[in-house]
Amino acid sequence: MSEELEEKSGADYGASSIQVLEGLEAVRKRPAMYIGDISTKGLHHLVYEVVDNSIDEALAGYADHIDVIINEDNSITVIDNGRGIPVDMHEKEHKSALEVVLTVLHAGGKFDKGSYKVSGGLHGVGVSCVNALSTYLRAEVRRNGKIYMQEYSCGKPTSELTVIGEADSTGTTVHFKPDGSIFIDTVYNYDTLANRLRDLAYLNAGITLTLTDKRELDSDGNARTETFYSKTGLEEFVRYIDVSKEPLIEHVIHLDTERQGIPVEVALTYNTSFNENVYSFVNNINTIEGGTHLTGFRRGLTATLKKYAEDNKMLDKLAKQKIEIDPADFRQGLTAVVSVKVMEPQFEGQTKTKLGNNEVIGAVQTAVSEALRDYLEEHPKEAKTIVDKIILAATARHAAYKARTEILRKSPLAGAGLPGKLADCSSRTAEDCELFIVEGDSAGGSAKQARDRRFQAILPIRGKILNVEKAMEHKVFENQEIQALFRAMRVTIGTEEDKNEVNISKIAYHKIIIMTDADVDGSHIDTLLMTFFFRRMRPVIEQGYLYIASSPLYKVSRGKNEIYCWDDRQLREALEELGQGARVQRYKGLGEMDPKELKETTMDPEHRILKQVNISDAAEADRIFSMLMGEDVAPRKEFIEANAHYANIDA
Ligand code: 0RA
Repeated sequence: MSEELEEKSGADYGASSIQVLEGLEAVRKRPAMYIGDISTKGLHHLVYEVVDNSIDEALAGYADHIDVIINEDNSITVIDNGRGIPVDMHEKEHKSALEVVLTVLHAGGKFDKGSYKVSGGLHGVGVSCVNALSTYLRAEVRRNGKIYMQEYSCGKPTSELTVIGEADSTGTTVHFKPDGSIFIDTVYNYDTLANRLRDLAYLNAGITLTLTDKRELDSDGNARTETFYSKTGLEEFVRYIDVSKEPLIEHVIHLDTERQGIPVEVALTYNTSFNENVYSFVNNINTIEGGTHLTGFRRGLTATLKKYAEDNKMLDKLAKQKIEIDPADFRQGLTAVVSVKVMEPQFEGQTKTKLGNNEVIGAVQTAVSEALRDYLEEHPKEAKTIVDKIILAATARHAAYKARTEILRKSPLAGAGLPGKLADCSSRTAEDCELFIVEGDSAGGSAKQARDRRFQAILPIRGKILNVEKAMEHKVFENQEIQALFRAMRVTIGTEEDKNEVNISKIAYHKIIIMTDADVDGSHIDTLLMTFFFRRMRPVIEQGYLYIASSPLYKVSRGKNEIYCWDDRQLREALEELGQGARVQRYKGLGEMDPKELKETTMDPEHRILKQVNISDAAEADRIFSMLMGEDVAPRKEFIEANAHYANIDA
């Protein structure tokens, strides 16, 4: 133990605790190894870690209520009504069980051998990590008719375990303040936590979770609060995801069973769209990269539907056209959630979110096959509707294949020219290059004059681009503006029949900047373009290449003084600053700015404000995209604020 450590330790603890302190000191030295990273992601992970312990207590049948509070100072309180963390003395460690749970890595489940801990954060590190990474942690346990309390700092106890009162219920309260010297950012995002708690409520039917944000009170002095509860679990999850989609069948097919000792829960339905939306979870962790449970699901779905269609002679039409049915055809318009609980999950893949356990394939496949077979037999009308859609998908896939071949053939990478209206930049170093996508030829003209041609390229697009949410795939790739986007960016697309993977390895710009008027039409175009990128060029968003430019709404001038304003608050301030006689110019569109103004405010990296688009929650973004791309344009603004998480990067 280092001297520094000794000094910091508040109490004189025995030899065994030194080991423990070193354990947690390792967490503080290399936090990313334990919680993934030290960005906002890791910060939020601390909450998930504590909540997961309460979820385990609930899954064991002892708790049904979990409250999460974001306090004014961005500290977090998690309260559950479980049994309470045990407080009796732990023989070997010479300290209370509570202290062991809070100071020994991976100690969480050790006391409860019989139970099986399936929940637990992605890294399964335990509450002790949260303790190590918090400047302050206070644990309160209601148990044996008493309230016990102990406080910690950076993982070390600063008080003895003390009885502070009497309790007429049981449960655990953990209050912690993340260490600002470890995390890059210590501000919690309400929506991020809300999305996770909502998922947990759907994934664990019957548990009530609440989220309360005490940082901003409404005019009545009330904190923002939301309750998440699901009675039917994944069935409601699927209905939630599809809330603004048109259902193809009225039912959600729902199964909740156990195969080979593996709890399997699946819900699925079809909507009239052409997109597949399948989300999978293992032990409540979103397995973004899929894995064996997803393989089992797909195999069960495909085999059962295919057999039903064949047995009922429904595929003859396709055979006549010599179109072979493909597994992807069974998934157009499919929305599903697959959730399994695995005792010893093996996670693989880049982000360790791909399930590797082979025994899970068969378990999910059998469960899905049986439930789906029964459904089809009992609902012949719906069965025919689904099979008809699969046949349509196969036919459309054939047409889309031809359209994608066109995209590839017309690519500059294949020797074809660049789109005529692209004003390219001279640099060929993609890292430095920027592509501005601008609406209309007149704005395009201003942008061309305002740009730095060495690294800024301009692509004007005409009017509102195709709504890819509603169009069939081949229509998307046949669209002239969309073809121009692919060609300008030097992005291509696979032409294998069953794949539509975009290839951005030769992309010519590492900043793709959507620049539209700061009005309703402009933000509609922003949304259409973001939908396009989300649906058809998602890697561009995932790589962090997509941005939205923000142009000012006003210019306030008086004499030689000029102040640009991006919102009404700035306008008020500018009017105050420049005083009587100040003149306000309101920009109705980019076209009203002269090239110098456009450059100064919106395009020049030294002065502009760019908002980076990144999808932190694909499920939520997807739901919102469908909602926005429906008839209702109003929630667009909400989307922009809540779902594409923006960061000011220049400015
Ligand atoms: C260890 C053993 C038992 C419960 C818990 C831990 C426990 C941990 C947390 C963390 C947050 N809430 C929690 N609730 C319970 C079993 C206790 C027993 O056998 O009575």
